[in-house]
Amino acid sequence: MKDAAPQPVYLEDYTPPAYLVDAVHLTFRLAPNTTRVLSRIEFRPNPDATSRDFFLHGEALTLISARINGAEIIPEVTPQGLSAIVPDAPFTFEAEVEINPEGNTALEGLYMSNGMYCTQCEAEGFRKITYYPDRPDVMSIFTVRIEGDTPVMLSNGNPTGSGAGWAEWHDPWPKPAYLFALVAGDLVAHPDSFSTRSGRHVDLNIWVRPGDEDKCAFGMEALKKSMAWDEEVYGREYDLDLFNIVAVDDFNMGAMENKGLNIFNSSCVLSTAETATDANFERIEAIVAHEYFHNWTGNRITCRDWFQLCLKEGLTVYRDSQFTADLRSAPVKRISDVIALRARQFREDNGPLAHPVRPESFIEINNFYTATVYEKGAELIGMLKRLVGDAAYKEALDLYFTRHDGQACTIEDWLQVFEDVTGRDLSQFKRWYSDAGTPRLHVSEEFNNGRYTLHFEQKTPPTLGQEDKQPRLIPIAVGLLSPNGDEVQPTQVLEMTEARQSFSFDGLATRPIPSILRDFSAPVILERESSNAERAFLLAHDTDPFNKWEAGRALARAGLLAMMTEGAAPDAAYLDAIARVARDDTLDPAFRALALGLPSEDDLAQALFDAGHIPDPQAIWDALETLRDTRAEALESIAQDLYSRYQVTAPYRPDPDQTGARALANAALAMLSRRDGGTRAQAQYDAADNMTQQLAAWSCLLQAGAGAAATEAFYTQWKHDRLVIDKWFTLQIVQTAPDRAAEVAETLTRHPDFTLRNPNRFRATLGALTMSPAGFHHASGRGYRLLADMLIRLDPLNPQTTARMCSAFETWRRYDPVRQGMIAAELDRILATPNLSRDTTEMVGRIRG
Ligand code: 0A1
Ligand code: ZN
Repeated sequence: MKDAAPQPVYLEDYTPPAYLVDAVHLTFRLAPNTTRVLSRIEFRPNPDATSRDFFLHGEALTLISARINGAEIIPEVTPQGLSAIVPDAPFTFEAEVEINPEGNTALEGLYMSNGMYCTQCEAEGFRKITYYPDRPDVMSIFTVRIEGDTPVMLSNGNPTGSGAGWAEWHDPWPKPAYLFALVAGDLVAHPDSFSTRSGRHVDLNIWVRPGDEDKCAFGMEALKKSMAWDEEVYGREYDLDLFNIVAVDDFNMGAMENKGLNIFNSSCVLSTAETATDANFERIEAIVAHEYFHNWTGNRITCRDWFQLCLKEGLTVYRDSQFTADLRSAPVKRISDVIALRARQFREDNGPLAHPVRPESFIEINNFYTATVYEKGAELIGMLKRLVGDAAYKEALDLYFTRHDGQACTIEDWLQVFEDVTGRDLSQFKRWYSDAGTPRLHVSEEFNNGRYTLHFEQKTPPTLGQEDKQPRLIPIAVGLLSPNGDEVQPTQVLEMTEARQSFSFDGLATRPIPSILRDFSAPVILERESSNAERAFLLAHDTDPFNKWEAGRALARAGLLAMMTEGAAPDAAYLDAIARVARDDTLDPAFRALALGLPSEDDLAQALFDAGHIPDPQAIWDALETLRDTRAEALESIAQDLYSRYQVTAPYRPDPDQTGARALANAALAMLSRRDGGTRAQAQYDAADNMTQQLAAWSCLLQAGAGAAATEAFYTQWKHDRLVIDKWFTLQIVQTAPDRAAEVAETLTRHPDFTLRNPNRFRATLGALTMSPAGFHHASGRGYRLLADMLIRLDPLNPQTTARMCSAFETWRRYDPVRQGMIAAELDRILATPNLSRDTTEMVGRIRG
């Protein structure tokens, strides 16, 4: 039922909980439609509280009975929770409620996925399980008994007993309710173990549905590597005798860090060479690490309230990026992270959904698991580390872990440890947490008598509710090159604190070529007049791998913009420079594959908009296609050479070397397929023994218009595998020409394998449409209509996934009046839907403005 006018909550209204919980005992009597949950909760008044009102959150619960200190009570119950009169002393609250896991399609609280019971409690799902103070600053010790007829029954912590039809668990670590988890079903384990450096023996399991046992080995290795890495790099050991991971098919997000019982979207943990691509393997490794790292950054130290979400997420994303950079290639990881940051976070920061890394109000917290909180949050940690240095960063983290272990903390607590360790005042740095929007950093330069000066000016555009922004502390990593390509000034970090500030370098014989914002040292948009000659020079000579890649990207973008705004031909300077990079065997193949990438359609749309043009999605697609065709012709012999030299003949391993080689060979194949009509791609498809090669080949075939047979063969080969069939849905849509993309997507929504019940399948289909902007924004409006139709159908079943997918419309104001009119009409149609969820109401309302 739709809540009456949902009200925002504000950070400034935070008050401590009225009661604290010392212990909670839960008994689950599992039944698909009528699960009974019995709770016994030991409460005590919070001495720091400002109120004595006793309120427990609870939603969609049928209350059977409630008792205080053993005596039955009749509490006041509303759709949001329960209130009662309680003693002014410690007391026991007991309740019995009934819930319906089978009917729970929102996948929040206790629900069923393929006959398996599982839970998702972050952020506020526990209140759909029983009455409880469902807020992260109430931490307690959980004891859980599960009764049911499923062979495996799991919860957090350590097992304390089991018998026919029951199992008991005890978690000795106090935790907030959002970290509670329960899983019960017909599951099999892929077991292993790990010895911590202090000698604790930890049993490890990945639990899957029977038949998926062979898909766990890589995830398990990733887990053990994560455990060792966190000991080595952060000095953090695991703290229980058991660590369980469970793979679940129906899951709204990637995975969840429940204490000792991580629950994963099966797409983020299951893999074999035949079914997962190199990119999937890398993602699995990173997500396994991310969830494991949460054990310290999130679980042992948690968030005081949901406004502090970036405290655990920004830090944990930063830690998982460090892990991937250590295990694989640091430059490739950095470049990939920045591509993703710009694609998702810059886009968000630049539109109606812009919000601070630490938001100050929300209606539905689930709408704030965003690129800003996660990825920009991680960038802030990276900036802090760069500003204070590696040694102080380590000291500050050690202090954070000792000072705040077992607590629910704030960003103030986090910054305080850095201030205490370094003696620095970080109040200006804190603006990065409170101010939305991406700063524009304008640079000009001057050279006089051996002195080279960089003049910087920073400006952050206004965002909703934040008109004027104060200057931020921006770490700008700069190096200087001489015209012959030597580095005359190694990387130095300039600390910009003013709105306008200049930095000089003396004693230079000639005017240097600057390499600014090396390693992407701050999440800003750099604005600088440059020439193609200078970009080509940096692409050839910069010693900073990020800026080397960036120069190639800038060259490609400038050429594409000239094609679209001036009718220019594809840029010869770009083709020359990229040919040199492609041929340069001293460069990492993975780096070369990234350098051969082109700016995305969305990136170009924004660049056009910023330059005062109205972007035409079809014209952008056409320009990219023209450039790709021209490049395929110009680089044909290089592509042939790369394709043959970078074939991997050794047995498949998703390691950095093989992954890089395949990425480069498949970039070459994409070029060759534009010339040979798909002959080589078909041969690769027929010979492929792993998903990376198979999918790359099929993609090239579709692109060349020769994919029909492979499309059918792929389906026949993989129709039994949900995760692979997701790829089948996606690729057909993203590889269709723009005028047919919506039609293909629509046809696929009628395929017998399409279902609204599985978020992965919904994203594989509708998400794929939004990932091909020219198709989604096609002038017919069919893409908009289809997405709105499907969101309206999904919302009553799964508000969370519906709301997330609405962000496809967030860039609508950059398009022409006709498109804007069509999108506005669709947004209004969604908003007018009776009983629209508050998740979707909030998102569409913010986008519509
Ligand atoms: N904390 C998890 C992500 C997550 C967030 C919300 C969820 O449901 C609303 C589920 C998972 C992580 O960062 O991995
Ligand atoms: Zn996380």
